[in-house]
Amino acid sequence: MPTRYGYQPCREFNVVVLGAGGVGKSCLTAQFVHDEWIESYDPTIEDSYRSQISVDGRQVILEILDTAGTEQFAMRDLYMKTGQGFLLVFSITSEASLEELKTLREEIIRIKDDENVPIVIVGNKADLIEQRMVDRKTAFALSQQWAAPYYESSARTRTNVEEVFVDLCRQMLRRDDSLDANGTNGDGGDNYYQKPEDLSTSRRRRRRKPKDKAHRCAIL
Ligand SMILES: Nc1nc2c(ncn2[C@@H]2O[C@H](COP(=O)(O)OP(=O)(O)OP(=O)(O)O)[C@@H](O)[C@H]2O)c(=O)[nH]1
Ligand SMILES: [Mg+2]
Repeated sequence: MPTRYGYQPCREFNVVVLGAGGVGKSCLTAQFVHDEWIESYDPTIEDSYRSQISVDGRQVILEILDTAGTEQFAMRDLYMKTGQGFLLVFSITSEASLEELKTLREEIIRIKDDENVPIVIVGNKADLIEQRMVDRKTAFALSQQWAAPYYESSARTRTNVEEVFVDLCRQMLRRDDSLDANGTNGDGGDNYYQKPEDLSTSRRRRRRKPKDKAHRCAIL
C-alpha cells in the first residue's frame, strides 16, 4: 500500500542456502544474484548477498547467506536462528546429499521450534541427466512429507533458479502477512521501498536477463 510519501512497503528477509558440499549452493546463488555461471569449485566458508526483487508486485529485499557445505555445527545454529526462509539444496547426482537434508530440516525445526518454517527443496544439477542418482518420485515424496515445494534446478542452465527464490519469498510473505494479521509479528519486518538504483549499487545487485523458456523444466 503506498504511503503518503509515495513509498511502497517493502519486506526484508534473511534467506539461508543449506546443503551438502558441492551440490551447487554458491552457483545457484551466483546465478540468482549476478546472472553468473561458475564452472570452478571453490568451497565456501560463508558469503552473503543482498538482492531486491519484485514478487507479485511487492518489493522484497533478500539477505542471502550462502553457507559452507562442510560441517560447521556452531555456525549452523546461528544461521538457523536468524534465517526466515531456507533453500535446502541437494544434487540429483548424489543420494547422500538428499539424506543430508533430513538432518538439516530436523535441525531447523528444532532450533526454530516451528514445523512451518518456509522451506524449498531444491534438486540441483538437473542438467546432469546421465548421472542422476535420485529419482524425482523419491525427492517429491519426501518434499510432500515435509509439506514443502520441490523444484529441480540447474545452476548451469539457469533452470528454475529464479523460481526457487520467488517461491521462498511467497512463503515468507504469506507467513509475515498472517503474523501481521494476528498482531504477533514483533520483528518490525516492514521497511520502505528503495528504488532499485538506491539499493546496493555494488556489483552485488541483481541483473535480469530475458528468460530462456527452452531451458525451463517442469515444476513438480
Ligand atoms: N552440471 C552442473 N554443475 C553444477 C551445477 N551447480 C553447480 N555445479 C558445479 O558443482 C561444483 C560445486 O558447486 P558449488 O556451487 O561451489 O557448490 P556448493 O554447494 O556451494 O559447495 P560448498 O561451498 O563446498 O558447500 C562446481 O564445479 C559447479 O560448477 C549445476 O546445476 N549443473
Ligand atoms: Mg559454496
